[in-house]
Amino acid sequence: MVEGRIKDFLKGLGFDAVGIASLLGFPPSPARERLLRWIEEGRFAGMGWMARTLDVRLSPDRLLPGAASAVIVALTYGRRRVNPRLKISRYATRRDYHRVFKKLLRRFVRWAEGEFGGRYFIFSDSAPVLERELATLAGLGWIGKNSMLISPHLGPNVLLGGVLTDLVLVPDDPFPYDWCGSCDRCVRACPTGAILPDRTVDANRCISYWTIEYRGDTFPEGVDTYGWIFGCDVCTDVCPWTSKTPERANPHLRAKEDRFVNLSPEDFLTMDEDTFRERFAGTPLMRAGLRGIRRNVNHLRGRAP
Ligand code: B12
Ligand code: SF4
Ligand code: SF4
Repeated sequence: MVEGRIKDFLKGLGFDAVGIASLLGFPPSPARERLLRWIEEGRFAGMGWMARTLDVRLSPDRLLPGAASAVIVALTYGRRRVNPRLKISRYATRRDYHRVFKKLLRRFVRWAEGEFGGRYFIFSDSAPVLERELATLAGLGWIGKNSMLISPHLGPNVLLGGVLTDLVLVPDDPFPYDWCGSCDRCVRACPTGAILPDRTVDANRCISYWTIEYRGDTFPEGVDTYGWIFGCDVCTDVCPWTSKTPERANPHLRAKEDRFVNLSPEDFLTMDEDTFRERFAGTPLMRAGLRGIRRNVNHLRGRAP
């Protein structure tokens, strides 16, 4: 069976979870409406590309003509906090997942082309694809109130990637449960009230947006990052399903974690660009760059950059 061989191959590459979704009628209308509302209400903050790429997000065949299926994979970044003095989100102290997924998925595509033919388009936070919606359709988990895809086996601390293909594959069953139940810990714990009732997040209020994606030199009046200098883990840390997440990240994501040990936020203020690059190349910190991280640290200290 093609589907079984695909899953075995991807598990053999080391992915923690694998599932297949059909692109027929994708995205289903509730997801479509949720995304349209999110855009209309300006929840994307300064990420104008989220609005500009809306059409592509709603039609995966714009990325791969004839796309019929999506194979979705996940890697866990683990529960371990390398340096509790540094409020840098856990995933960012691992290897840059964009690169890791790409490398592994390229190997998959080479193998699949040889075995089954077909065309493939690789993504992991690198193209306008509704990754969480595809992951829940592929049976990997449910969308929690914190808007994270939560795996019943790995919790919310997973990163996603996958391939679109024109192969018509038998899909997995969509994940059938909502195992948030009456819990609302994340909604209550989010320091900025960014989590909306429809399980989406208002980026205008999300610390992760301000500390990673925002490009200005200083923050507008009223922005509080609550001590975070890159990303934010509050809504995943408080989630009871995080107890399912293994302590250590998937081996593919394990970086030289010692580079984060014995580091204080102030060290970023004195570090030069070369040292920063040497030390953090290949980690997600490069997205904000030294300039962005310095701005975040300065903001905490109430100093101008
Ligand atoms: C833009 C973006 C952000 C923005 C906006 C966040 C947001 N929640 O929208 C900012 C910068 C704030 C951000 C922050 C983070 N991000 Co981000 N981000 C993205 C990105 C590029 C697009 C997300 C998007 O389209 N948002 C718009 C909303 C409307 O779409 P959505 O959240 O996907 O929700 C859809 C479905 O989930 C579904 N849905 C929503 N509710 C419900 C309810 C039900 C019942 C059902 C069935 C479906 C459903 O409908 C929605 C619309 O179709 C994705 C990568 C990608 N291409 O998908 C990564 C991604 C979502 N981010 C990721 C991560 C890890 C984070 C952070 C944890 C990083 C950190 N530690 O700081 C935080 C978490 C914040 C949070 N609670 O979501 C991972 C999430 C993995 C996971 N397990 O879910 C992704 C998938 C990247 C990846 N490849 O792994 N992110
Ligand atoms: S990442 Fe932080 S600020 Fe953003 S929704 Fe989660 S708890 Fe709130
Ligand atoms: S904290 Fe509770 S409500 Fe929030 S995502 Fe986790 S289980 Fe769901």
